[in-house]
Amino acid sequence: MSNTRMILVGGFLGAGKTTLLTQAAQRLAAKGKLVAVVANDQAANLVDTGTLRSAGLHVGEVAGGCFCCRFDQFLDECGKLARESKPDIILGEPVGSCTDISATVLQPVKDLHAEDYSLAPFTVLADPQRLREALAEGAASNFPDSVGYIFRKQVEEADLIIINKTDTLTEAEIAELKALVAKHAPGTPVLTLSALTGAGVDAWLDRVLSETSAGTRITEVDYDTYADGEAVLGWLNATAQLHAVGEPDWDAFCLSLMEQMQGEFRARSAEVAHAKLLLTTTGGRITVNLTATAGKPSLNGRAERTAQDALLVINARVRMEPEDLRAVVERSVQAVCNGQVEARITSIASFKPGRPQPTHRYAAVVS
Ligand SMILES: Nc1nc2c(ncn2[C@@H]2O[C@H](COP(=O)(O)OP(=O)(O)OP(=O)(O)O)[C@@H](O)[C@H]2O)c(=O)[nH]1
Ligand SMILES: [Mg+2]
Repeated sequence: MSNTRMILVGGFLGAGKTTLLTQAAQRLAAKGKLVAVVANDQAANLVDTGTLRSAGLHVGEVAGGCFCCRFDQFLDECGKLARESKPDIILGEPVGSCTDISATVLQPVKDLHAEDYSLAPFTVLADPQRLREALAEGAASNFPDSVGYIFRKQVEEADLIIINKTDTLTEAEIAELKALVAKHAPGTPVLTLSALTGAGVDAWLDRVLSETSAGTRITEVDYDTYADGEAVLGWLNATAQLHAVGEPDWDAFCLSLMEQMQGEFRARSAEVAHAKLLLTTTGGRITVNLTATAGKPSLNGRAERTAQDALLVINARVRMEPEDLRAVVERSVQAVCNGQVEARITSIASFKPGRPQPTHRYAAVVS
């Protein structure tokens, strides 16, 4: 097997990892590079896998736990992609509530798989609002500090930090956020970009394709606090088969469903880390994302009005008990169907992630 470039992009839930990887993969493909992507989640039925596949990408997934706790499965999946599509580059997105990736994934890849993979600098992507909440002194957050702890550890272990979503920021805000990052992670390079518009993506790609030092930092991580932070969120993955009784308006359906769920989260003061929907028909695809309870759902894509059947995937990570989250989702689906659409939920799993138990944990940086 030839040596494949491996570019991993971490960062908290909703930071824009999948959006960036999609942009990156399409730009690399346009330059004639063969690219494969590995998605990751605590459970099966991933919106991200569907989103990446519908962008025409070759996607593998590790869907029963994070790359750190399923390290061998992660490497198996990379090996499978390498054999099947012989990519020049493998892009990977670890679970957004994970940290300590340097000690548990980057060092073992360098130590045990250097012949097969050359790692790019580990990029950690940050959403501006969450960055402020986690790093600014006295900033309010709707998450407890154990979640802020995970966020700060993600920033500390990065080789390269990206402040994403610059299309939503003024120059003054960008300067303020850069100063916050520089104070918290002195010496770590910081880039700014918009994964959505693509501004700044080429500059980041140039860097991760040319630089060779990866996993340069290992931070101390208190696994009790880390586990508490992960257990704050209820996690839900569901799929449903939909059939429209009359002419469907799938855009309106998806948006109403997200708004219905958002109303229930708001009524319970339950903070959303990331709730996402993916609806696919034979000729189309719609995604709706919500990355904060007070945020605005964003809809992308389209589906034909002639397509009466659709498959819906729902992934939600919200600060509430898993059984309550499940009840909210089931109730919301019923409410928006309202006689116009028949929905059959074909799978639904809701849970809290268990304590992280990485396969490997290196105490020192592998040179
Ligand atoms: N305005 C703006 N929105 C963005 C940008 N990048 C991503 N988003 C939006 O942020 C939301 C979350 O993006 P994702 O790419 O799914 O985030 P993620 O980090 O993969 O999230 P998880 O997989 O849940 O960890 C989506 O609605 C994206 O459209 C950006 O540069 N600007
Ligand atoms: Mg993602």
